[in-house]
Amino acid sequence: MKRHILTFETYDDWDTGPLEATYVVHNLPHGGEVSDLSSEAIANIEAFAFKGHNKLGAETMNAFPKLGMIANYGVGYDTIDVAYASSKGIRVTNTPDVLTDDVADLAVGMVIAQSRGMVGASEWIKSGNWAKNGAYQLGNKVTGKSVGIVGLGRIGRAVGERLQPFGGEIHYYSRSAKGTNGWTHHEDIVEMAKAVDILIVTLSGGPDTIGMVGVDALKALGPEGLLVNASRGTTVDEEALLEALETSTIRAAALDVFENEPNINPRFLTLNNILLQPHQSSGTTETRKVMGQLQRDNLAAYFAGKELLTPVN
Ligand code: 8YV
Repeated sequence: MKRHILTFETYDDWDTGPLEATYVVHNLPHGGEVSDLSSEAIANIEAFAFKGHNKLGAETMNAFPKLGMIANYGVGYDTIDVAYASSKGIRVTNTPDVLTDDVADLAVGMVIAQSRGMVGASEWIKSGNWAKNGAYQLGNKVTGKSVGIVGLGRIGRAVGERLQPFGGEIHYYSRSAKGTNGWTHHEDIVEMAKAVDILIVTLSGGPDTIGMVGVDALKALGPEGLLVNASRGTTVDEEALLEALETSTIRAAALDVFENEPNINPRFLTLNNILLQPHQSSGTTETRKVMGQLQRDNLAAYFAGKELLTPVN
């Protein structure tokens, strides 16, 4: 007999096929409410294949009497109330490691694209400006620039490893010093920001990291500084960042994450010293397929009573 699960948001065919072959799949589309589901579905659902960045707290968990498992599609689980899930004996899993390369690739891509003005330069050609008005404005060099990585987890380390061959110093902020290839440890983000040209945020989300990059760090980064955020919108004080960009307290920013996704603060849209990405750092076909497989493997392990592959609690 097929067990019942609830998927959130939209899944690709390569995920829905295997999920539907194994389970009775109910879905809560973007903006959907639990009350849209039939009472029979609510009574039968035993696990969530969770996706997206909406809050998943006590109210939703309590609505499903048989819920025992939340398999998150993503490494970050800051929107899931894991403490509450644990208190109810609900297991939570995520998808670490499989997306590290993609997130690091995008972070480094944002450094280069923003420093060299690649998006604006492409527009310059498409709009006929190259032929009409000549060369595009000059960019900023990347090779040799010193980089500060805020949070040296798996992704932060992968970013540092990619940027090391560019020849600049690598600095990192973390609570304790870690084994690195000659990188400089800082216990204070503001101190680190003073020492570097480019600040790249790769912290985990959640209550402990809210606003960790704030007004002082942005001032310390200074008018030639570039801020890149590939973590969560909450880790950077967004008001302070907007102000810093509007007043050229820093030179530029490149962001894949925002406080209020996808309805981001409209002040971002009028700035010309920003590169915007729609939270797509793990968004490659190759990686999304592996993330979906890991999510399904965790679900299968749960239903088989086996050890979970990548447990959070
Ligand atoms: C999203 C992410 O999960 O892994 C994370 O923490 O933020 C992303 O990979 C993905 O965009 C699906 O929502």
